[in-house]
Amino acid sequence: MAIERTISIIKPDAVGKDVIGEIYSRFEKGGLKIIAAKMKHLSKADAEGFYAVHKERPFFGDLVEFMTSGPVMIQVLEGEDAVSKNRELMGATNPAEADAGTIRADFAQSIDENAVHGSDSLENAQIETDYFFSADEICPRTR
Ligand code: RTP
Ligand code: MG
Repeated sequence: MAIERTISIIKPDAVGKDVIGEIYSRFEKGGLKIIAAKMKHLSKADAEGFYAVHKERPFFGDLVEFMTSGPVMIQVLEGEDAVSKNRELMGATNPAEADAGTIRADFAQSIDENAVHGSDSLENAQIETDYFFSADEICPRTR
């Protein structure tokens, strides 16, 4: 077990449903501390850059359109095994396959509008953190 940091994004569908607080509560109860946060309405270029790894996939255009359809809430989470812990709390990409009690099972409606993003590796967590936050926006606990 190691203390890690990961990126979480509450996507436009979940922000629009006013469940930011309920999702934050799951992070906090799950041992993940919010050490940076910002709300942002992503531009097309922001979303295309963020999901560049998927640019050849058939769903890329729809994904970019969805991610720019309203504001998102972006946070850095810190805790034991934060990358895998966050993905455990999120549940499977397709909410129809997500375990009961996960964020996607409870708040997502489809594979295209699935409530949250989480970094899929420690390496990508660092890349995604640098994509959205400057060093002085990250605020580890002092007490
Ligand atoms: P995310 O990156 O958003 O955390 O989701 P993920 O790791 O669980 O899934 P990923 O494979 O990285 O896909 C990114 C997003 O693209 C949409 N997607 N649609 N229609 C499809 O087959 C399909 N596959 C993926 C999803 O919205 C997914 O979250
Ligand atoms: Mg992914």
